[in-house]
Amino acid sequence: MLVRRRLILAVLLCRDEFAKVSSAVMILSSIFSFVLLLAVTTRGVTNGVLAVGVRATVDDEKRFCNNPLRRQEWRTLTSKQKAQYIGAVKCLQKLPAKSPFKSVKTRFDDFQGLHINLTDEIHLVGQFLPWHRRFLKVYETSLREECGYTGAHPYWNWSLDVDNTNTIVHSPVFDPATGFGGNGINVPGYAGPHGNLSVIPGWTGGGCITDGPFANYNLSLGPGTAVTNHCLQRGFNQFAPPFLNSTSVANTMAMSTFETFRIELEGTPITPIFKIHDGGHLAIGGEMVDRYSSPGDPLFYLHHANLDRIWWNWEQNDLQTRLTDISGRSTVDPPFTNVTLAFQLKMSNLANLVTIGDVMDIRTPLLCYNYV
Ligand SMILES: [Cu+2]
Repeated sequence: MLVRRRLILAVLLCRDEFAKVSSAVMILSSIFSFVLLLAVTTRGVTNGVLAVGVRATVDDEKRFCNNPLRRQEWRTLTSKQKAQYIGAVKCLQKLPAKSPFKSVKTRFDDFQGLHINLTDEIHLVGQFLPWHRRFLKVYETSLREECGYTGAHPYWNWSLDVDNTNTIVHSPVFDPATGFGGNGINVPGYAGPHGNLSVIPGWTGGGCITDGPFANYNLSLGPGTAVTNHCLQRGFNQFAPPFLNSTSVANTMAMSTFETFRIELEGTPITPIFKIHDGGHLAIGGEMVDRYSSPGDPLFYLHHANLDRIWWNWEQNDLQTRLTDISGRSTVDPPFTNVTLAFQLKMSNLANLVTIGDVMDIRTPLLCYNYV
């Protein structure tokens, strides 16, 4: 079927300083009802081959990167790859801070500090998923460019642990030798990092972690917005794992609009019960169940990579519609508007400003990764 196409050619300077892509050609001008004869380089196109005489689809008009990083599930990495990733995180924990946030000491703190600073505007709102996608990409880039990590950011698919056992305790991510260490030491009466989560049953641990590569690591930020020197704490919650099983993921994937999807994914307090996002935070407890300072636990990034993967999987189920499907309030408190693709994702001085529209498609040069 012949369809009128709008094609614009323009050269854009790539706005991501970390991407090291000096320029990219984007289709931006108008050419009507014609046979495509432009010699356009289309490496990376995944939704059909653009060739002479073939009509371009909306997806074809996008520009994709050449060598996307292949983000893998943690347990599929070799021991060597796992060690390299953890080594890079420890490197970030030693490099001096660059951000303007109070009491940050290291590059690792910069990311936690940014999250603490923005917590009230990046959760329970329309930018929740786009902001965390961008945040994770900037973190991945720092691991690679500042700490010599050569891989892609890994993700933790907790459903693989929970489906058969209803627990996360045996997950390879907690392995003391090849993972991030396990639960915190037992603290009688533990009820979350602020002691205010006693209505939730099933707490264990709660104190400092005692094994693995981060056992002696001292955090400078948190809990909450406080600035204290403290160990990395975990308090596994036995009530949370069922929220992370394949059925919960399938329920999320079944949502037909971004509005229903983002709410079903994020969970309380915009849903009455826990969902896959807050369920993952709750399952680990300690720093992770602190909505401000949770990026103090390196597992934060593996959890959010999995959520980002689920969002991408959801987008892929109807790319034509979902690459531009965005909604949700701009702020938690009124007056708020609904976010649009033009909404800017703040990164302080960690990275430059991009919009939600810039991060809707993980195949572009700005993001340039996929999930395997
Ligand atoms: Cu967050």
